Amino acid sequence: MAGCGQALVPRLHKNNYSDVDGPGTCKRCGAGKHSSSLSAMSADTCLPCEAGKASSTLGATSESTCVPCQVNTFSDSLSAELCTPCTEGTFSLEGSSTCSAATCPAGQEPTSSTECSPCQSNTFSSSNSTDLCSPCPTGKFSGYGAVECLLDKPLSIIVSGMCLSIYDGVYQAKYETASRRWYYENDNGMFIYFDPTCDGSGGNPNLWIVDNSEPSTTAVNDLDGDSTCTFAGYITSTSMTPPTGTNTWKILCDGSWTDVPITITESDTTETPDTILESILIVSFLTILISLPFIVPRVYVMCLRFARRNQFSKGKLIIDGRMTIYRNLSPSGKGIQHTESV
Ligand SMILES: [Ca+2]
Ligand SMILES: [Ca+2]
Repeated sequence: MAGCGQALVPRLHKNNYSDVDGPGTCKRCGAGKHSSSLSAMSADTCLPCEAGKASSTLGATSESTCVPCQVNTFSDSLSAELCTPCTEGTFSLEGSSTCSAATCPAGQEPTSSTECSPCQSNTFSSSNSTDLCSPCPTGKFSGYGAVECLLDKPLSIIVSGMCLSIYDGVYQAKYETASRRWYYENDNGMFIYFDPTCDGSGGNPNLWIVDNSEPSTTAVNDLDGDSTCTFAGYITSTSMTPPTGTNTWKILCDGSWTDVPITITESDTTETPDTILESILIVSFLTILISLPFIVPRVYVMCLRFARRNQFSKGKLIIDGRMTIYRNLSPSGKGIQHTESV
C-alpha cells in the first residue's frame, strides 16, 4: 500500500494525498487546508486553517500558510480561503474570528473594538452607541466631541491693522478646535486660531495666532502641526474668541516682530443668513410664478360667485342656457329665485 510520499519521490509528493495505491495519482489539499503527511491516503489528513486565519494556497505543506486575518477583516469558520472585511462601524484586530464595535459614550465613536474617540467637529453622537458620529444637519454646527449640533456659530470678525493686508478683512468662524474655541478664516485663506502651546512642548502658552496655516480641529497643542511657533502674529490671551477692540499684537513686519495695534470687531452679518434669505425669496417667487395659472382662474370664479350672491337683488342671470330670475335677494344670497330653460 502506498501513499503519495512513499519510497520513490517522497519530497515531491509531500503534502499530497492519494485515495488509490501507487505513485502518480496524488491530489492536493484545497485552499484553507494544509498537510505535512508523507504517506496520506485520504483528504482527511488535510488539516483546516483555524478561524481567524485563511489560506488561498493549494497543496499547502505547513500550518504557516494559514495567514492571520488582517486588521478589520475576519474569518469565522475553519478552512477559510479568504478573510472577510468587517461591516461599516465594526472593527477587528489581526487574526480575528469576529468583528465588533466598542459601545462608546455620547459624543464619541468607536475607532476599534475596544477604543472610542471624540466626534469630529460638525458631527455628533447623542447617546451611548456602537455607531459612528453623524454629520450635523445643514445649517447647524458642533465642536469636538459633541452630543448635539447647535446654531452656535460665533459671529464673524473684522480685523484691521495688520502689516500685510492679506491678513486684514472679514474672518468667518469655521470650526471649533479641541480647546472649544473656534478658528476663523478670511477670504484670502488666512486663519486666526487659539493654540495652548504653539510648539507642542510647553513654550509660548495661550496664544491667539494669525497664520497662513489651517489649524487642526483635534490637536490639543501645536495646532498647525509644525512643532514650532511659526506664524504672522500673535497675542497672549485665553479669551474664548479673538480679543475684540484694539489690542497690541506682536506682528511680523518686514521680518521683525513688532508691537502693532490690531483692531478686531464682531460683525453682525454672516454669510449663512443672507444665503438662506436669498434662497427663501427665490423659492417664494418661483412658487408664486408657477401657481399663477392655477390661482388666477380660481380667484376669477370666486369673484363671479361673490358677485352673483351679493349684487343681484333683482334680475336675471343666464348660465348654460338656463335663466335664473332673482327677487328680494338678501346680501347672503338667500331669497326667492326661479330657474327655467331659455
Ligand atoms: Ca506650531
Ligand atoms: Ca504656521
